[in-house]
Amino acid sequence: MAIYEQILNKIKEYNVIIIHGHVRPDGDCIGSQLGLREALRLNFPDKKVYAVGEMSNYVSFLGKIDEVSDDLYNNALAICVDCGNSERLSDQRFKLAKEVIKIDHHIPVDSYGDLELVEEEKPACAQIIYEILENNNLKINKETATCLYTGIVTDTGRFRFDSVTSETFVVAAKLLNYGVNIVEIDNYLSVETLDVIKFKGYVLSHFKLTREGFAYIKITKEIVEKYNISYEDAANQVNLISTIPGYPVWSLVIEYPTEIRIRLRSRGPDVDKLANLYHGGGHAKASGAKLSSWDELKQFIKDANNLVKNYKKENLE
Ligand SMILES: [Mn+2]
Repeated sequence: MAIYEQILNKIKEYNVIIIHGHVRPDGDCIGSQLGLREALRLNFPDKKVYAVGEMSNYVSFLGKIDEVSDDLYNNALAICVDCGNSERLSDQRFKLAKEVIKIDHHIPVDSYGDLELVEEEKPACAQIIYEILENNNLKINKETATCLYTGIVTDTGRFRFDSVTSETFVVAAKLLNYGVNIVEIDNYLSVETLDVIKFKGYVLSHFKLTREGFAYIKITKEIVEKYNISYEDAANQVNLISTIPGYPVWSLVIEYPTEIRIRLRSRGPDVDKLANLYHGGGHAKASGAKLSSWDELKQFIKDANNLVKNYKKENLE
């Protein structure tokens, strides 16, 4: 039986379906969660369908996250989207569910689903959600389409990443037919507060470059507080240093109240293995990792330098 049909059959089996995403959710995560919730409510009005976990402010125009009690999980199906490792799932109560479906496009770290649809080559989990709906001939409305389109737009850097294929545009085109307002979505996603704009100025005047070709910016929690922005808004500025010729790998290293996290990006060598060395992972060209202290940054820079050096040697750059 095709995977799409298997997923539909599981959905049909359960009266309670709870959709989980990952911690510090991005547009693709929230778009996938809320888009799937809306579609399941539309197609199965008798089922109770919820989306739980953290929310992100910048995509709050897509809808709200639900609060559910523990006992709801007793006979529930949990559908986990956009998350390659179970540890990273927001709201660990997915473990209480009777069965778990994993739908994702990250390099798998662990296999936590009873049923799994993982397509690493897909640029957004929201695209996979669309394909599940389409292949099962499920109804789609404007709300679902808006969520899924937002997921695709955000995870592809507005259709600029190399994971984008003609298929991605075909899916986007079909979503537009449901009434998606691309200008409105772009306006929501483009909002920037004055504080964020000032913080960007800080990043652009303080980033560091290594001789080998690694660019990075170090953000302490004092800086985040000084600029009066959220940690998420600060971390999202990683691509401000993405365009410098000769620096194919770059990072934003940021001190959260309880841990130091790295956003690691590349347009050259794959960086997911490097992220694995520092308690992280993700995509080949976009990964996340952690440092146990600022002292560890030196070693991380060394490792990043070696990665870039070897890449340049192999590619005669
Ligand atoms: Mn994603």
